[in-house]
Amino acid sequence: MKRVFLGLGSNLGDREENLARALDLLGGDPRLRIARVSAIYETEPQEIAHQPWFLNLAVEAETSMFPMQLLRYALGIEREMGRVRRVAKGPRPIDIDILLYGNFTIRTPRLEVPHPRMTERRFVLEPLLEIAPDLRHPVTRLSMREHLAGIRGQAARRIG
Ligand code: PH2
Ligand code: MG
Ligand code: MG
Repeated sequence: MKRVFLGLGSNLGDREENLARALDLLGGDPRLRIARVSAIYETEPQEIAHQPWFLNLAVEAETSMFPMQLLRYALGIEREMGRVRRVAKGPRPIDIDILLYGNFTIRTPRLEVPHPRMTERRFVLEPLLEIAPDLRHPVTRLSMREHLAGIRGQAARRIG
């Protein structure tokens, strides 16, 4: 079993309902066990600014899936929930990203782990810090708190 961290985001439709449904679907496979789920954070859209605000959360899970299996599994849930890819980084009912897969480093055209932009995103780091305060980034060796300290702006408000 490998310990993995996933980042979930939604900014279309009933965002809270979408996150809840995605968690249900994620945990509905015997090859994945959800261990911890962060609170929900309402976050300012990054990279493409002109889109609705997101709800984001982080999940810690144990899985027997290999990375590419886990990716396929996550993309299947996105598709099942009606995600249609129009604009890269644009609005979506659900986005499920693999942030960390154990201490593995994976660099392929289809999958990069650790997620290449996670250290620059408050909407990833705040919920991660909440569920895994001792976690260190396997490449930079810095804690999530140390990465957060380098970020300016990017509104994120913990809700619920
Ligand atoms: N996801 C993106 C791009 N920008 N901004 C926020 N606040 N939350 C996201 O999940 C997000 C984003 C691409 O996946
Ligand atoms: Mg994403
Ligand atoms: Mg994604």
